[in-house]
Amino acid sequence: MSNTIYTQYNTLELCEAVENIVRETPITDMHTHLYAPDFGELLLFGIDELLTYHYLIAEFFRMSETSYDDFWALDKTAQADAIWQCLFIENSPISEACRGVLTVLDQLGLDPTSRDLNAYRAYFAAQDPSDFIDTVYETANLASTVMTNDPFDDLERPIWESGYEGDSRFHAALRIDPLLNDWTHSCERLKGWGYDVEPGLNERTLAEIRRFLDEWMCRMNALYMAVSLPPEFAFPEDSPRAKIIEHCILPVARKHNKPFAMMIGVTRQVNPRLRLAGDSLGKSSVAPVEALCAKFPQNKFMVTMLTREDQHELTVTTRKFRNLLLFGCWWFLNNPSLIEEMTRMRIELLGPSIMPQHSDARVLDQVIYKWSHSRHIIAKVLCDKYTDLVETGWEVQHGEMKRDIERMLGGNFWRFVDLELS
Ligand code: HDL
Ligand code: ZN
Repeated sequence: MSNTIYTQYNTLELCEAVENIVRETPITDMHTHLYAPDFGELLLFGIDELLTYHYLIAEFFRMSETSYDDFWALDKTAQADAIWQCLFIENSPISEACRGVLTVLDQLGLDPTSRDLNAYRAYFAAQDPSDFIDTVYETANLASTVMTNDPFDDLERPIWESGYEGDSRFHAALRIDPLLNDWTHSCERLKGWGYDVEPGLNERTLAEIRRFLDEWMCRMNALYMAVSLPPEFAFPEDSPRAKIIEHCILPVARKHNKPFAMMIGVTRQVNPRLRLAGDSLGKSSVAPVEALCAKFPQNKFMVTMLTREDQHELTVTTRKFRNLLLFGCWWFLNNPSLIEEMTRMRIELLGPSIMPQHSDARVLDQVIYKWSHSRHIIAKVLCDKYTDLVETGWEVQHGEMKRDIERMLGGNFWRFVDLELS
């Protein structure tokens, strides 16, 4: 395979090479909800966590007559039993989230045909969390993942404050939704932590918010700051959110030369009775992304948007700004049909300068299916794109494809994190 040349006359060999490279390239998973073992109960893994993933809970309530209250009164094992019976036995598990559970079982060497939940439970119960992380990373071929780390989370904050020293398999991202989306309540919490802040966002308060952000960026050695934003997100805007972004988030991001990640289009808790499964989406505007990238050329922005309808405009906007990194097929877009459509469009408009995917995994084992399924689709799209390329007469070297694919599966993210904007 050394440095084979691919032309229009050996495209079958080209596509086989693309599939091998995509499969064999270790991935940096740039947005997850996973945790290192030191975070204790926050690290989720195993069949009961897989089955009670909020994606499956939403699907369960559509096909079961169980009442919300009756379901939530069950313990996790009983919830998993109910979901398994409803979505896998009484109905075929053809949704992406259900299929994913079976991909995990299959790739961990368990037998999906047995349909024996207790046998699966026994396997996971026998796993040591830290060793199992290595097993899962090896199965999914992950180099590392980026966590979502929230200093406003009362379970997580004490772990950082007690001197958590890190785990090379997990990087940190400073998530600050409460600060930007609920300033009134967050102001009280910062005050309780000793920051001299008041609701009115005067200069002293803005300085203290910068101190808070700076301290957590250092404590976490965070690769980026991140926030999820509603469809109505606007910038510029006369609002606490816009003021904190301009006068706190962006200056601290510049000081650390780290990106600010905006995840736009989520409408929280449209059905609170679904709890974590109760969030939805809305068509958003790309205008604030354009305004921020244009006004702050010294800042780096990572953006993903939640509706299919926003993808083309966001992709074109990404063409306009070198300080903007487009990433992932987020949440309700993380399905084969949409991953393929988005990846084709993005490569046609942006070439190999994108980060096509992140897993968003909440349960450790999910990275196995989320990446197995996405690798298959990314390889399929790249096979077509490199075939289109060689049909122009251009020759592609194996090493050049490997270079491109390594960038799209991690290198572009790391380059952007370290990028110095002149
Ligand atoms: O806000 C986010 O980061 C989202 O990814 C939510 O956590 C969502 O619940 C999720 O897990 N999506 O996959
Ligand atoms: Zn997420």
